[in-house]
Amino acid sequence: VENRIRVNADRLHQSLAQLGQIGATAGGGVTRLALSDEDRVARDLLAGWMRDAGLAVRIDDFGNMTGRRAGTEDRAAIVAASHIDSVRAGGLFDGAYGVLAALEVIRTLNDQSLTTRCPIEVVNWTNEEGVRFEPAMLCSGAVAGRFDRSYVYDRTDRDGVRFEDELRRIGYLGDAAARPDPAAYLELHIEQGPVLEAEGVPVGIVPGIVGITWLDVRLTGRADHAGPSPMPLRHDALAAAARLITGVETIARQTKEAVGTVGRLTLEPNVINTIPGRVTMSVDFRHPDSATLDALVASFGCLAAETWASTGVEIAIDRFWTSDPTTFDDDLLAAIQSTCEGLDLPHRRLWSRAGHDAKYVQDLAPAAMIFVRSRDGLSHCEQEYSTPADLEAGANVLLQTLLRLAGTADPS
Ligand code: HGY
Ligand code: MN
Ligand code: MN
Repeated sequence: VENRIRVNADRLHQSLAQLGQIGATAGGGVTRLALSDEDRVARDLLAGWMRDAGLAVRIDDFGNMTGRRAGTEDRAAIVAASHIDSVRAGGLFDGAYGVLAALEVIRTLNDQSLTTRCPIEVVNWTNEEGVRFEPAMLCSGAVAGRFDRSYVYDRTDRDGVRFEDELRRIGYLGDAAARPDPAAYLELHIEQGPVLEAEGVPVGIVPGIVGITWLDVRLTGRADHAGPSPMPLRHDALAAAARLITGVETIARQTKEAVGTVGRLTLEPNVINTIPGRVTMSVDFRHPDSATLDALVASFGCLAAETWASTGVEIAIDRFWTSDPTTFDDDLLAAIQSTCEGLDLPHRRLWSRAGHDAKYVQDLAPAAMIFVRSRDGLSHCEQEYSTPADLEAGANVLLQTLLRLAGTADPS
């Protein structure tokens, strides 16, 4: 009888719309950066919804929020999670969908007065995006032991504000004893790419995540007057950076399956009649294979050395974060597949080229992900969209897979 249970789609869409009002941008997206006031308001709303759904809410020392629904057995929970922080001018669904679909599952189990054997927990991971406080997946990584607490607490944003101070300021600095400790983990997320749409398939089963590496590059030239300074004598930090930026594009395009992006750039003094003396820029390389990822970084390093030699602009590269390619748990993937078949939902397997907290949770417990189709494959932009029908389908896959994993209490 349980496998005929379905989520309340209207309630899910209403919750998504209501959360989407917090940090809403004029173009129909959200800016809800980690530990910002918008993040605090969203967290307070989520905590209220969790409590309304009868969940026991706890906050850990990284601000990760967990809502626990007891099972008939008191043991480690099956966790369904994602994140509610966003990039700048991001979409309504990245992260928020997975958290609110997990909450909708809880609400549905309550409606059905259904108790599972295994407890179920809903988690909101702090700072998945790594936009305000680099790197990404910082707090699931910390719980998995990939980052020391002191490293996390000392991360600063572009204004030099510390992570720990912001976490305390918004009132979400909790306790290490409250950290998630999953028995198994599912993350429902929008695909953020074009594959499912191209194949006309609503649901993706995600066997793994590609490797990701982030570089911080600092170029130090010489600020000087834009007029009297002869071209041969210049050390123009921005002109040198321009070679590196086009180089990232060339390097990535030359390697199959690789992507390369320069997303963040600052220059000083940034005025019309001064030759830029200092530039900082980011580089994001991704590839399914670790050795190839290293080769991309090495090519970039060679280009930087040549550029330094020919321009006299000093170039410092800090490869400060690498997330190795991750493969998820076969049994969980099989459970998702059985659920899709049971729901008669077209589906296919596809690797994630976006990072997710599931990557680090896989260090702690068996983990897997479920995708739903993205319109035009767009994400990290205000145009991010998935249809209500696809969002509903994904939530039902999460519901039925959780029931399969958590087990339903013996009716007697
Ligand atoms: O960067 C990523 O792939 C993720 O959205 N944080
Ligand atoms: Mn995400
Ligand atoms: Mn994202």
